[in-house]
Amino acid sequence: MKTKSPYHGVSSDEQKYTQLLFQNVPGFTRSKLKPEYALIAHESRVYGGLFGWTNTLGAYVVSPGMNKATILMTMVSMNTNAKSYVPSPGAWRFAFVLDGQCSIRYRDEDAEAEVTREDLKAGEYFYFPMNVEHEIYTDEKNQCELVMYEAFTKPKLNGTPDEFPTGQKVIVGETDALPNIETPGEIFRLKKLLPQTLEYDVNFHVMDFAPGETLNVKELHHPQHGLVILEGQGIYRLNEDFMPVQQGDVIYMGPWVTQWYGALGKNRTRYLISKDTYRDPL
Ligand code: UGY
Ligand code: MN
Repeated sequence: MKTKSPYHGVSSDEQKYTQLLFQNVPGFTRSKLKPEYALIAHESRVYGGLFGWTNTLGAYVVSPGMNKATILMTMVSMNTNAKSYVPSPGAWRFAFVLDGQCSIRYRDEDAEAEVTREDLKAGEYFYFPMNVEHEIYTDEKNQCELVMYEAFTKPKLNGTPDEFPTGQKVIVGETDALPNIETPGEIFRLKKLLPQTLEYDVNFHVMDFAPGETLNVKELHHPQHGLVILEGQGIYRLNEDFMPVQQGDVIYMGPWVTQWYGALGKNRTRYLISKDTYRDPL
C-alpha cells in the first residue's frame, strides 16, 4: 500500500524502520512505566491478534492495570478484508485513522436504519457510544491503521450509579474540517473532536504546536490523558522527568501528573489526546 498520510510514521510499517534504527543501541529505549505515567516509545509496541477481530493485529499501549489508567488504547493494524469485533459491554469506542482507509457500518436507532460510511482516511475519526452495534472493516484493496480508545461509560452526571447517559450519538468527523477553538492564555492550536455536552464523559483534542511553541500552563489536574504524537518531536515534561519524544510515541498521564510540552525541530507537532470530561471526580 503506497501512502501519503502525514501520520504514516505512527503506523506499524514505521515500526520496522524504527526498530532498524534502534538495532544500533541494543536494549535501549526511552519507554518508561511509572506509577503515575507511562511513555511507550514506538519500538516498544508489541503487536498480536486482537480477540475476535479478523485479519487484524493490535498493540495495546495503555490499559487498566498498568498504572491508574481506566482507558484501553490500542494501535490497530487492519490488513485487507479485516473486520472488527465488539467492544466490552458498556464501553464506548473511539478511533482515529492514521493511515490507509477503512469503512464503518452501524445501527442508527433514531433512524431505525443501518448506516455505512466508506473510505475513511487519515485524520478522520469516529465514536460509538456504548451498546451501538457497529463494525469497522476494510475491503479487498485497502489496509488501515487506527489508534483506538475504549473505556466503560461513566454513569450519568447527577444520576444514580446505574443510570447511564442517554442522547450520545455516533460521531464521524474529519480533523482538518474542524475550527480551532479559543485557548485563552495558551499558544497552541486546539480542535475538539466530540461535542462539548454533558452526555459525554470524554473528549478527544488535537493540538498543534509550531516548532518553538510550548504549553504555557504547566498543567497539574485531575483528568487522565492518553496521548499519541501524530507529527513532530519535542520535550514532554512528566512530573520531574523531561522526556525527548517524537512521532509515534504514546504517553499515558494519570490524574495529577505535572505536564508540559515544548515543540522542537523543523516541523509542527500535532498530537491527539483523550481527556475525561463532565463527570464529578468524587
Ligand atoms: O487539555 C489538557 O489538559 C491538555 N492541554 N493537556 C496536555 O496537552 N497535556
Ligand atoms: Mn492536560
